Amino acid sequence: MERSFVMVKPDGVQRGLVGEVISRLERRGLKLVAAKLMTVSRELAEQHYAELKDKPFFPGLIDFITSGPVMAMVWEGPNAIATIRKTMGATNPANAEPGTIRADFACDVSYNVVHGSDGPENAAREIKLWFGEVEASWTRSVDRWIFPER
Ligand code: IDP
Repeated sequence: MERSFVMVKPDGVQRGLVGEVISRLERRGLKLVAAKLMTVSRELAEQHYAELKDKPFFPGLIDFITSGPVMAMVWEGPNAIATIRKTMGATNPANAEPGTIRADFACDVSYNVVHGSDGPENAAREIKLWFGEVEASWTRSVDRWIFPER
């Protein structure tokens, strides 16, 4: 079982796509274990995107992520990290496969609606950064129809 940090970015919140993103991840079979709508401080945004600090688009990215509320979430499931990355599509919506969130709802690399952790180390780091401890631990009775008992 794996956990991933997912964020609906300010463009997605403003455009009313929070429900769409949640719905797609729910229908995929993933389980929501934490969520909060929040305004992001520059400090948090800079920590979250620390790996990109030398990129030319970094200042613009920090301005964007702090420009309005985001929906921060933790999702759980088998292979949750890769499954969510596939469901989101490529970073640049122009390269995203049709049917993915980014292909269906975005057309510019900087306003691409969602974030999802890109690997186990970043998932652990981001969950700790945004939530500290995840409070909700719950059993979903339908799980046995989504993946075999392990
Ligand atoms: P990811 O979000 O698919 O993991 P990263 O390369 O980690 O992609 O980039 C983080 C975010 O930075 C992207 O989702 C996008 O919002 C922004 N970004 C990435 N590349 C560019 C670019 O070339 N121009 C503007 N923004 C970019």
